[in-house]
Amino acid sequence: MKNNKKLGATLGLSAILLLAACGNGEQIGNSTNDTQTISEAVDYTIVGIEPGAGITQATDNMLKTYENLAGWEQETSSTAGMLTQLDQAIRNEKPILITGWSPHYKFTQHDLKYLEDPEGAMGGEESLHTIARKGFKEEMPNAYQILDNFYWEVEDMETVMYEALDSSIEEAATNWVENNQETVDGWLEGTEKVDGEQIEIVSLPWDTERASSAVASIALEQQGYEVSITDVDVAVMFEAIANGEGDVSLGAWLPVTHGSFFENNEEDIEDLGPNLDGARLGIVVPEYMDIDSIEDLEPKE
Ligand code: PBE
Repeated sequence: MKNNKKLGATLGLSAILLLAACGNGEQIGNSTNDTQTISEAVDYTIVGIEPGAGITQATDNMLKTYENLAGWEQETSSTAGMLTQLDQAIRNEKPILITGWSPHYKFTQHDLKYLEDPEGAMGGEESLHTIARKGFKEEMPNAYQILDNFYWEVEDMETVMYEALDSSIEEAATNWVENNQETVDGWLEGTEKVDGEQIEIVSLPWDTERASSAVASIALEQQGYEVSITDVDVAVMFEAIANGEGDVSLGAWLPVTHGSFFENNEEDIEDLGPNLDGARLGIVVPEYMDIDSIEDLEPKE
């Protein structure tokens, strides 16, 4: 890595010499001062989201894992705040590093890339698991069966998330079910109708979980359940399932994102396994940035 850094420095120097030789004072990048590195330009800061998110924790761990990130910080705010900063940076072709995850519509709105993470500090492929309170299976066997059967693909979830940008998650979920009733019938297979039994789905305030909760809720309603969905913090979601205040959640990102929340409550939670595979987290940057790996960043001196 040291050698790489030296090589980087040499290249940087020759670029400056070349620029000086051109003598027209034109800047190479149209945003960053040419003598400035990406690390300097972003002020050794990664733009994060809510402090309570799993990705925020993963990013803090990542900052401790990489020696080249000494002195770096994660600035937390909100998902909306992060997306606004991302939009602004892209409009001005400025460098920015965000904590990013997929599925998410930001990847269709902008050309973005994940930085390589050779230490695997942000995890690899993640699955979204369905978890339930203890006793749920015995008390509500039909609902348990439906939720245990609930599985869909990234493409399905994305269809709901993208359509919701112009309407609402509820409307997009209703349309998805209309167009995919066969899949839903598969989830309902072998279960019996109930008469207005109440189910509490504990969800998270991100589109991934808002989409899966809305679709699961429609499937349950087709079998006669009355469903309520509550969006809470990640920690509260795990606590609510562990202490039985909520029945079920479709939003456990495992093994890394919510790994510690899961382990803390493991004995009081039943894991029904993945409802979606192929999710991911990482440090995300606009494609135009000339950087590929977390290891290419420089420590704050
Ligand atoms: N997320 C989306 C959440 C879970 C859903 C990856 C931003 C997180 O806890 O980090």
